[in-house]
Amino acid sequence: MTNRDSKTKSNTVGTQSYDAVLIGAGFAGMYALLRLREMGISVRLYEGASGVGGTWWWNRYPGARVDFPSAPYYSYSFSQELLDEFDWKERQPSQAEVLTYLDFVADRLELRPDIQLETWIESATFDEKSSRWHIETSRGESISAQFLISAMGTLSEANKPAIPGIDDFTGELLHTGRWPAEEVKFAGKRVGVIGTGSSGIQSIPMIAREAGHLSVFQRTPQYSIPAGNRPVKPEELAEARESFAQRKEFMAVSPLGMPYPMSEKSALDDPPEVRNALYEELWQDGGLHMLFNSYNDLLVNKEANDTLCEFIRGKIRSTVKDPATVEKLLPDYILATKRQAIDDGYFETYNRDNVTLVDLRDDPIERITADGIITKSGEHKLDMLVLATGYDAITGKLLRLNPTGRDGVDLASAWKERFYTYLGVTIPGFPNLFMVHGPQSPSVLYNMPYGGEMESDWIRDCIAHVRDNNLASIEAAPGVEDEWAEHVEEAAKQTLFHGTDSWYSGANIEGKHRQFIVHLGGPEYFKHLREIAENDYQGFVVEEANEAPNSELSSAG
Ligand code: NA7
Repeated sequence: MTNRDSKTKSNTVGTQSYDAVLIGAGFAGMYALLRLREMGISVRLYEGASGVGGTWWWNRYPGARVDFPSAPYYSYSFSQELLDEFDWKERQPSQAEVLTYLDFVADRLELRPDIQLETWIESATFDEKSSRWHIETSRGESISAQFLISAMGTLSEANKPAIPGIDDFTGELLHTGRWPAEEVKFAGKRVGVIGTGSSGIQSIPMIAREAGHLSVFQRTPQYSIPAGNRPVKPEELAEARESFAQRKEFMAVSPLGMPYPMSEKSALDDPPEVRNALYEELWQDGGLHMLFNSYNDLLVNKEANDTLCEFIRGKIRSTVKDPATVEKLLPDYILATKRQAIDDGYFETYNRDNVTLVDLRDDPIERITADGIITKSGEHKLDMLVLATGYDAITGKLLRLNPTGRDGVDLASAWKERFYTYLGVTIPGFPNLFMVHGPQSPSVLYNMPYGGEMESDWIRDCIAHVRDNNLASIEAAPGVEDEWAEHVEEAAKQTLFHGTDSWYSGANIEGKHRQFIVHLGGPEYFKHLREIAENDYQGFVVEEANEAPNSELSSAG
């Protein structure tokens, strides 16, 4: 376990100066803080919330749980001690349990002295003369740092839809991604939920149990799989602790960084009765691994995908009693090309007397009023409205910060036509700026804590390279972004993801570029990252520390 050896510099008067500034105290930011601190450089992490946890701080909505992969593998993988000392309680840990874990980690690794809470980074500008970032915070602080690292999260910029009248609502208005820390009471109330993605599907059964009446406003029906949540058995935890090293080796070669073996068989190799028996067994066990432990081609072959779609539609038909409601709930997109949801009694909820499903495809919202929602067919009076409407995913928070890079070009201008990066970790024109889980990295389609560790390690090594070689800055060379974009696109084209509108491709936000921004290479991606570093940071250019300002950039690789 590490000792705290940070050399944080902080002036209370004027500009504070650090070697590195990190934004965001979730899984990735806390890990990056640990690694940067170990280098002996001065580093400070800023977090807008009043506690650590990132996504797990904000997403306190009822039913919020880990979906992928579950305990004890949705956790840090770098430390046997952390695994040994934290007793995971549930297979799909609740938001509260994950937050307890992250609080435990922050204490155990003594991270808190270098984390400043309740502080939003409001602006970040690269100063070409000093090759440093100038940063302003919501507390009026002025900070100078050589390196700026975003660990702001992929699902952190909540999407409040532009539905006419949304600001007229006078009841309680909540967003699942900005849930209050205080208890929210639904008892006896007329509650509306807009959205049936993962957050809606997790919260709807919980809200229905308490509310007087629940109206669900659904735009796209989903294929949800039972979570199969249950307590983690002591022997499972013991086994995970004993097999820690082997399990890590296994995760390193798994396409999604998962601890489970992937099937090597096509869904079309089995006759329907054998296939359905396997689906039934995995359905009863529950969990997202149904998609990967069953067959190897569900995400690449439409015919194979259809077999599981039909199986789940069958489950919906046999679970939901009212035939008209069944029709509204039957999904018809390509399974798993939207974020695959897992649930605890979601479809059963529609058998309750106090739940109404409004199908927005037939009965669209016309406007929201002071006390309800008017759809084409009539009015739904509400005391409370829950927006489970998702996020401006992956790029939203970066664009809200809108850092200004070289030549005074800000990120919004740079990304005006399309999102581009180099390796998903850096952006040409933005020297010494790094992103963990940035666009065009594996981020949300990989084991995120594990992927975040590997990306942070790479960033640490790159920073060490700059410092060891007495460089002022490093940045992606102009033009490398095109090659990287092709690489990302090529990987996506091998799959079925292109066939569906989703937040993976920006379709959920009006005006957002329609571009698939997740790298689907998994282990290949991380191998590529390592090779770039081993190859003297191929594709990057550097500036010597003693060069005159604005001098010609020299090639790093
Ligand atoms: P998602 O997956 O983006 O789901 C958002 C839901 O809200 C989805 O059903 C949307 O329908 C719906 N939506 C969005 N805007 C509207 C409007 N204007 N009108 C009606 N319905 C709308 O977000 P989640 O929070 O559920 O999940 C995100 C991640 O968080 C997930 O991966 C988990 O890990 C946790 P659509 O499908 O676009 O038709």
